[in-house]
Amino acid sequence: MADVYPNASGITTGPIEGSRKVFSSTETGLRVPFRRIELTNGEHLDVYDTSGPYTDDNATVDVHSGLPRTRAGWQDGREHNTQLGWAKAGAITREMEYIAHREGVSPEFVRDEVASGRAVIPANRCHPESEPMIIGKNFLVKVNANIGNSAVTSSVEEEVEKMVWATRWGADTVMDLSTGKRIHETRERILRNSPVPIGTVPIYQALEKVDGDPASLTWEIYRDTVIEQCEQGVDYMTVHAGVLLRYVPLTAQRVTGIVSRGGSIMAAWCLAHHKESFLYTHYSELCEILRAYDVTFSLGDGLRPGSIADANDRAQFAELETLGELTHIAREHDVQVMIEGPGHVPMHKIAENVRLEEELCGEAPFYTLGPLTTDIAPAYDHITSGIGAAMIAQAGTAMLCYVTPKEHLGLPNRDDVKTGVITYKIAAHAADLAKGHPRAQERDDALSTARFEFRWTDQFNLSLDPDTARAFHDETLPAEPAKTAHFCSMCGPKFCSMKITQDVRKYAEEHGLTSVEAIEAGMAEKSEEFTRTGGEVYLPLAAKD
Ligand code: IRN
Ligand code: FE2
Repeated sequence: MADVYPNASGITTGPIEGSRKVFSSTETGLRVPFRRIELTNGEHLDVYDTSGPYTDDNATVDVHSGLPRTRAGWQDGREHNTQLGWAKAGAITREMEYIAHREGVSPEFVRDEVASGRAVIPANRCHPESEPMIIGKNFLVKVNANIGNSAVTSSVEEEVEKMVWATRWGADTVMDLSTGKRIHETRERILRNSPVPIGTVPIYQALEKVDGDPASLTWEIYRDTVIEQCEQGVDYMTVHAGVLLRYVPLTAQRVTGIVSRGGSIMAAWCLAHHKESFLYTHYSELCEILRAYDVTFSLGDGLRPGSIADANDRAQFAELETLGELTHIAREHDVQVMIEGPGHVPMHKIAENVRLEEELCGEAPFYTLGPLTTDIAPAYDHITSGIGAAMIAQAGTAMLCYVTPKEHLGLPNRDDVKTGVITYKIAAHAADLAKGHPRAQERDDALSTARFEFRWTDQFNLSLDPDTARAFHDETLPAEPAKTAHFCSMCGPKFCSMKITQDVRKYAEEHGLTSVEAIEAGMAEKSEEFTRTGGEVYLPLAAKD
């Protein structure tokens, strides 16, 4: 079984079974990719596609060659402004036009959302390989997948492969959290091969440069690391600038203290020097650096709760207030901002997080890690957090940072990455439906219709994970005729509710009745038959048909 689930095919590149990549042109001729799911009844459905060129026929991953630099030249004449700067000036950039087509809204709507700060377009000028996308509560809910090596495991090739794999299943952005060897090279290969925006946490690399001693960090080392990463093309950066010296004691009584890696590094620095964090004191300089490349801030939640007991406490919300202050400063510099959020939060405390974030941070897109809604299920934290993710997304979170089954236990492998992405695509899509996104339900309706009409292949191909859906079905009914059979092995041929409904409709048609009348007539017939045959609930064996 381990071989079948969750990677039934295990293929990293090439078309997803039952689909092919298509392009649709914008007014000015930009080519926007979609994934076309071909159905057996001659219809098709085009869905949002994050996979880049890797789902083309015969595509392969060539770690050293990199992807075409599609966006190179898009910026001609616009180098000295950011998406936010242009949006405020009333200009629609090519990225905005592309995104409008991708999301099915008008370019003017995209511009307006960016201008207000309610949405961000993470698109570093030095990452021309990326396909423009937007993060904001009035757009499709996005999913981020974290990858990256640690001191103990994995190679550059493996990390590039994980990035491709994550985008294949729908990751909208990928964060490279590498902390181990060859950190610069790993990031370089990921960037050159990534069709989605890449995020990082620069303090991790800065810490490597001082051999892991937080007290030895300086603004200069950090600044140079940020510039190095901006030059490489990182699209958004987690900056834990809200961890202030005076907030650190607020975590003393917590059950799990400070669980953010970046947050704990900054808290250690503040305590060691008894000074305000250099991220906070040099924040305006940092804004100017990010502005030069149009890198988006992802203001880190260094004091997020790491347990149910610590949710929504003073430390968490004190930091959020500071993140609000920093949001407004960044916007004055025309730098785009999103806000990172928790963490571990029980269901009844989730809505409060979104309400406060919007109020304090001027509706900057919220980007949350889950949250996990209970602490009791290590090995299933993709589920404990998928619940929280769906709820917080419905309340207005714009992007969800996935959690894999390995959370709290180890570095995720390929299977964990896929399980995490699919779990979060479910949460994101469930929220899109609940928020009434105009096109979200198309796919549900297409799948439900295929299911009702026993078009098994279409049901698989319309699903988030066709490989596993097919593998599960074929485990019990592998034969080809079963792909059009009017039942599956769950209920068998006689107890399939869908088959019975279809029989009711057929009966109605033949007898010129409505479905309700047909059910009543059918019931009366059955009741008459029941009484006539003796009214026994359990018939002798021989009497069964
Ligand atoms: C997202 C929301 N809150 C935290 N995250 C992500 O957690 C963040 O973007 C990064 O990918 C990861 C680890 O962050 P810390 O532990 O350094 O805060
Ligand atoms: Fe945790």
